[in-house]
Parts: sequence; structure tokens; C-alpha cells
Amino acid sequence: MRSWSAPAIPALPGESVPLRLYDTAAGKVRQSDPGPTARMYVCGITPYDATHLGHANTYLAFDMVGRVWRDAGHEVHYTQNATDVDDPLLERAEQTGVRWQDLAEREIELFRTDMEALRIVPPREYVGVTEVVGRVAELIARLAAKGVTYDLDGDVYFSVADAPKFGQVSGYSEELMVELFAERGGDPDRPGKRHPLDWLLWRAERPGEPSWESALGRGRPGWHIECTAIALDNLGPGYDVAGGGTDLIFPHHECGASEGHAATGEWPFAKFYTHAGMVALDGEKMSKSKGNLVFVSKLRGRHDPMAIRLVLLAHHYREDWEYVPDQLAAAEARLATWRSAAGLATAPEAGPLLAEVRERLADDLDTPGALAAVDAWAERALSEGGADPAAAPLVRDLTDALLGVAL
Ligand code: 5CA
Ligand code: ZN
Repeated sequence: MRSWSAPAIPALPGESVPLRLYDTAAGKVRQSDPGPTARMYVCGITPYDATHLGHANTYLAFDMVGRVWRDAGHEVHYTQNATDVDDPLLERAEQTGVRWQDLAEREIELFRTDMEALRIVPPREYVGVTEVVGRVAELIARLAAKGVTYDLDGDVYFSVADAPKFGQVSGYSEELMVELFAERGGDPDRPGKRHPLDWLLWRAERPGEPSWESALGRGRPGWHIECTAIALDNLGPGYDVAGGGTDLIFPHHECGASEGHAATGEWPFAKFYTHAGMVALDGEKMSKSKGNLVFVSKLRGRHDPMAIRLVLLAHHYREDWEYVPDQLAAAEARLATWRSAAGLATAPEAGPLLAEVRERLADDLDTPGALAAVDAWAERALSEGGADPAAAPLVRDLTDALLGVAL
């Protein structure tokens, strides 16, 4: 599918700092070690409702990963999917009387516009699952040939007993796994399954549901396998970062990692499994199914998208936090201060600020620390002035390149 247009990224002088990032599988912050081309896959939206602040928070976190890598001189090969056929999308289309294809297309287009407004660098490949059903089916056939799948009334399941690394991404207990599996699209109680945690790879055609012809017969892919197939086809195994929100740790990334392992023999399938915290509203996780949503598209009708970006950057990406409108007012005030300071003809030297922002971001994307550093420079510039005519242009370049905030 078409991706969205890329913002310009100014080049910065001086030395970058290599990124240290939290890896959920390791349970700690580790040094990232990409080759000349850093490879990242981030799970995309299920397009049945507009982009909310929670989604934006997740895509922003990985936008920051890409920005720090680019600053360090890496090419960034970034791939993202869109789950453009899945149960919740079909249900919403049915309820609202629109074709599921039209619903998906409309929401994906709105998502692109939201991402552009927030200056999120687009993926190189933006792949709708409906575009690659044949490739997903081929991967399932490969897994079947390895003997890790079984058939249940025409549906195909991955047998968790044949997943020796299962549990190593999340580190969750079996009890918690079964609970989350049921909550997040799994079917632990389906009669005939060998193990409650066996997961669906291929769903045979059902009356009234979309389906595709494939080597497995007519049907459609299960959820987790789509991301494994798209990551494998575009990035190859052993890619640097698999990303999403913490609600994707289990079962989605756990199952995907075992699929990738079974298909390629490589472990880990991704070097880092990295997850952004959940954004809540009124005490509950923002979610399409609950409907407690703050849409990016609504906010940007009344507010500068750069202020929306600053609301998100004010929280560390791994934090769970609750949105309240005061945060937007605070971000607008911050943006106005930064713009005033960055408009000065002369200001305090900005080289040390660049070094500090780089250091903060390299430390597991400490965006609150980076924002505090820019605040301190801006306050000094506005209260004490300074003599350096190159300072304000450098600050505009560094907030743009490293934070994605155009002043
Ligand atoms: N299509 C699948 C991934 S393959 C999916 O989870 N789609 S989604 O639309 O439900 O979510 C898209 C991304 O936003 C996921 O990475 C998810 O973890 C993240 N996300 C969803 N809700 C929130 C929230 N309230 N706060 C932060 N991130 C969220
Ligand atoms: Zn995914």
C-alpha cells in the first residue's frame, strides 16, 4: 500500500550516541547493535476506528528509535502492517452497514494523515494483510511441512508443544498466558485443541466472511502469522526491533517469535522486543472496543500537531499514563516558549544542548529528560540572552531531527 510522505530531517553536526533500549525479552535495557541498515518492524493498526492518542504514543516511540539510529548514521529499514482483515474490523463494518474494505481504506487514510501531521517518519513498506494473503499461506505451509501445526475442522493451529522458546518473550506464567490469550483474541476453550494456548494460523472460509484461495484451501490468515510473514519477507530474520504497545507482548509477539523460530531456525527472531506503555482515559486503557478515545484527528483540528507531539514526548515511552486536557495546554505553552527562544537572532551556545539531548535519547529514549534540557536552554535564552548567532538555527535543527518537533 501507499505509505505516507516523509518529513525532511536536518543533518546535525558532531557525534551521536549509540542507542540503549529496553528489551522485554531480556527484561532490561541493552545496547542496540544494528548494522549499517537498522531493521525495524512495528505492528500497525487494525483500521476500524480513527487513530487515538494511544496509537500515536506507540508510533511516536518507534519514530524516536528511528531518529536516534539515523542520527548515528544508520539507514533505517522500517516495515509496518495494517491488519485490514480481522474479526473486529468485520464486526464494526457489519454493525455500521459499510463494506469492510471501505471502512479499512477510510481509516487507513485518516491514519496516514495523522502520522504526517505528527511528523512520524513513514515505513519503507506499509503492507495491508489483504495484499499478502498468498505469502502468509505459503509461510503456514512451510510451518506445516516442519510438523509444528495441526488441522482442526479445516482450520490450522500452531502446536505450542512444538514451540521450545515459547514464553521467552513475555516471561509470563502459564496462568497469566491463558488469561491474556482469552482476552486478546485467542480461543483457549475451543474443543478439539491439543493445548489451550495453541494458536490459529489459518481460518477456513465461513459463510459471509471474506476468504482467499490458497494452498491451504479457501480462508484467511490468523492474526499473529501476518506480522511474522510480513517481517520475514521485508526484513528477514534476526531484525533489530519488533515493536508495539505492551498489549502486544502476549500473545502477539510471543506467538510471532515462535513462528519465526520454527520457520527459520533463528533465535531470537527479532533482537529486541520493545513495547510502549498504555495511554488511558478516565482510568481505563484507551481502546476501540471500550470507546474511551481521544482521536488525533479531532485534536489536530484545534491544536498544533507539534503540541500533540509534545504531550506524548513528555512521557517516557514505557510509562502507562492517563491523558488529561491540561497536558495539551502545558505542551502548547512549552511550544510557544521554544519558538520564542528559537526565533532569537543571538542566543546561548547550543552545542552542549545537542550533546545532552543525544545523551538523553540514547538512554532508552528519555524524552522527558530531552525536553527538560531544551526547556532549560530556552529559559536561559529568553531571560539572559546570549551572543551566538548560530544557536537558534541549531536548536531548530536538533528539535526537528531528534524530537520531530518543527519550530
Ligand atoms: N493490528 C494489531 C497489531 S498487528 C493491533 O494491535 N492494532 S491496534 O489498532 O489495536 O493497535 C495498534 C498499535 O497501537 C499496537 O501497537 C497497540 O499496542 C497500540 N495501542 C493500542 N491501544 C493503545 C493504548 N491505549 N495506548 C498505547 N498504545 C496502544
Ligand atoms: Zn502485529
